Amino acid sequence: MQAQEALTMKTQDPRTIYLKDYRQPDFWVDHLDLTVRIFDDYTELSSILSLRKNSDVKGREVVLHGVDQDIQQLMLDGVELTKEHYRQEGEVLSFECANDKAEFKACTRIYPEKNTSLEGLYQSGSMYCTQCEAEGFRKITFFPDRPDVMATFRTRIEADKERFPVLLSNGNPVDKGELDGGRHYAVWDDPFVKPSYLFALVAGKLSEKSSQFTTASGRDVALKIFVEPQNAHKVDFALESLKKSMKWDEDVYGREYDLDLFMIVASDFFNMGAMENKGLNVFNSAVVLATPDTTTDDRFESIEAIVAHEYFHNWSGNRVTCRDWFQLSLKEGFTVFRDSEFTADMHDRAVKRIEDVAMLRAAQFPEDNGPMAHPVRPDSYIEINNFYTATVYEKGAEVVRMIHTLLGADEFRKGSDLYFERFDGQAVTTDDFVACMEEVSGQDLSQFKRWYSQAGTPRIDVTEKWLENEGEYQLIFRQHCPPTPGQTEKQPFVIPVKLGLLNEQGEECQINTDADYNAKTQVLTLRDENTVARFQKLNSKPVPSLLRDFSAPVKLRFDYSNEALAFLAQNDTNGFNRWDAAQQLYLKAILSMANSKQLGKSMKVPAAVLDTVAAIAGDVTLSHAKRAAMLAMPGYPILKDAVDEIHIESLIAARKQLLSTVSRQFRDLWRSLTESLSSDAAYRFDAAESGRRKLQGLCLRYWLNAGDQSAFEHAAELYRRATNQTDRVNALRAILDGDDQALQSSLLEHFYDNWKTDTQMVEQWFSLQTSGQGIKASRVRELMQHEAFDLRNPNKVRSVVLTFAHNAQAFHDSEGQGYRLLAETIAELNTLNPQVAARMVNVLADWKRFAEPVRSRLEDALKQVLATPELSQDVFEMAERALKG
Ligand code: B3K
Ligand code: ZN
Repeated sequence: MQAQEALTMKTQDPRTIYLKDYRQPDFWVDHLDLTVRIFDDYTELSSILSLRKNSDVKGREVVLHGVDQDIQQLMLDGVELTKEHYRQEGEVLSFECANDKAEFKACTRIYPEKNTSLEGLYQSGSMYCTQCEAEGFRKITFFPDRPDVMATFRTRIEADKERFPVLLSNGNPVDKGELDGGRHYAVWDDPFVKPSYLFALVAGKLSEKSSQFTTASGRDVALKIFVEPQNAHKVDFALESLKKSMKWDEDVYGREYDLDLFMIVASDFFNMGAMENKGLNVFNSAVVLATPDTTTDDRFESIEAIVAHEYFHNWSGNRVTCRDWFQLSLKEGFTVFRDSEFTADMHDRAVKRIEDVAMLRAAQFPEDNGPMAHPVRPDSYIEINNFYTATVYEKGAEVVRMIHTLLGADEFRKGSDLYFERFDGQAVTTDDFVACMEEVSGQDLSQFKRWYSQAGTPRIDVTEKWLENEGEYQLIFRQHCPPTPGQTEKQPFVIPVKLGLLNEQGEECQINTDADYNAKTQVLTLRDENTVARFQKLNSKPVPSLLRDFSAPVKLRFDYSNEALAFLAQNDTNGFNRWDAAQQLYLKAILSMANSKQLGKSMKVPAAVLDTVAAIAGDVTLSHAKRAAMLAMPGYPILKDAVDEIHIESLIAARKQLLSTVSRQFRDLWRSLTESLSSDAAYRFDAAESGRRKLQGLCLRYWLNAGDQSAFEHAAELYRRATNQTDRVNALRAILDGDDQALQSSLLEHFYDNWKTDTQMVEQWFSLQTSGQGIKASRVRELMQHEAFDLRNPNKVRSVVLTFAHNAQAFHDSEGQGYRLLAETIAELNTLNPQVAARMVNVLADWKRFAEPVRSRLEDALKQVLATPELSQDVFEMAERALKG
């Protein structure tokens, strides 16, 4: 079947899949013997499935999935299956099978060189690679492409030796040799059962770098990274990150790697970050290739985290996998929690928590607060690829973190041990995970599980009462969760609220309470809609420090005065809450300034904000990284999420005004900080050095924003002298925010001329421009015509179009030009790469929350998307959900 036909069929029949309909298959597959013969214009597949009747169910129907398969021959136990023996409907091919054990063989052809969806087997530059999660294996061969069918795989790859000297698949290499006509073969055997979504195959002319890791039990594991030859110098950091991850998982979870070989491949064409295929992780080049000269500190950190994340999946995802795709957070939430703890252990725990929470608030809270809201364990979907969301990943990780908080580290470890031991080699559910945690701790988590089934971010309104004569302080908590699509009524959540009380000197008060409060962990657990916590024996009215370390993914509101927030920002003993108090203070200021702007009044920055900025900037007891985090103003996703109706111009004006006041007021401070933070030392990526560079970059931006000519000169000099990418990007960002267009053009030109052969640098060159304040939709269109742009390459699309769409100031500043550009790009990508196209619809999802005229313009853009001919089910589902609101 041709690709076009398949797409059309999918949209005409966008079928909803429900969790409640889950049934085990009638047949399991014990083993798959796969032969893949790569030729120039097509690839030939021959697969042999060892079928075994599932004795727990009655039926006898073998249900296989296959998309875009050119069928040559199908056989069951040596007898050809002709059309009258099987049914084929959409992606499903099915037939009755009378025997309890049977062998099904399929000979098919596929066309990887025409596969622009980057799902299944496809061409990426000069190599071939695969992406099977969630349902890509069906684009390779016929198989029950569902995660609960777990089989051992043996894969033989044949290809031209000159074009594809390296042939890789999962497991261990067991055979290789020469074939006629300049061809060769390799055979791979994976002894661990796995679902089809973990299958991988790579063929190409790749350079290899090896290293080695000895496990705790003394087994030697070979580590290999394969990249296209021009990237051979960019692999060391990923290799080191991998070793750190392997060691950490042994130390913290007692989990060793299980095969003798672990491989990573870098691919330039990749729909997302990376993929945890058993023994053969495939990475987007952008999140694995690194050198100081081409990679920023932030990117180094995310590369380390993603290498760890994919490695950790070997246990949380591969050895124990998901029963069905509704359980996606079982592996993703848990693994994000694991990688986040890893980064916290490797660098600075409080800073990592701040980064995670900032990201949750910017990406997940808005999702929960709009038409895309869905539970961590969704009840239904049309296209599963649309559910790789911040809710499933990041909120899912917060849910696991809350279990960790409620049980404590020791019990949590016992629970995870039990989980891995009991379910090794199985496909299970989030309920199974929670049951292990209940079993080891004796805690009843049935109410807690509402976090998996109820969507929406709970609000907690907290008020206080001070009974002076009794020396009693009361905190009154009221929780409620707003309705979300399909869920109008919500039951109360179990919410761990870590808290402390501070006296006027900023010291912790002794806590005496009969509330459900754990003195050791400082956690008060809320279970009901209303909770009153009484704190006794206090000498004076305390200041509460609430939701420390962001102990639950909620929106907590307490009516702090500006002065109280300034006090907490400077005195709280909890590092996270110092940051959070500063953020709340800035947020309040921007919102009230935006309000003034709308009422036509003048905007004034409150004194408490300026005092706090000065105090933090000069607080040498804080690390550079913390100071940088505390001096950064909340971004647009946070501002938009905080208002009932978005008046985007007022928000932009208010934020600009705040930045400009802070910049001008402390111009000399920013200058002296920028200068004193400069360093000529050789580049090191560690918490101290990256913190220094972060603060330096921020101070430079403020200084430059104050309009000081010497700041431009300093930035240009920093750019010219930079020996690492962080300094270079810090300088460029600052300059691009300013209005010296001649300088901007000359540096951008210089950057491109210097780095045009380096793919990662070109991607950054694009996104530096599209994230700049002054960029116009027309310029984005020009960039889309640039020789380095390629609509088929998701990294290029993201760095040009998506970065622009997330640049609120620029995206909303063009009478809908930006919206039209986005809608047109989605429509064009709809046929080429439905997955990437669908993700872009998210940008338009909050249209209903905007004030006119933006609202109607965004709505028009969405309608324009929905009117696209031959709409893929991916885009259809997203646009339809967004429009319904
Ligand atoms: N499991 C993959 C994501 C696959 C996305 C498919 N649309 C990467 C990860 O989360 O580790
Ligand atoms: Zn993952």
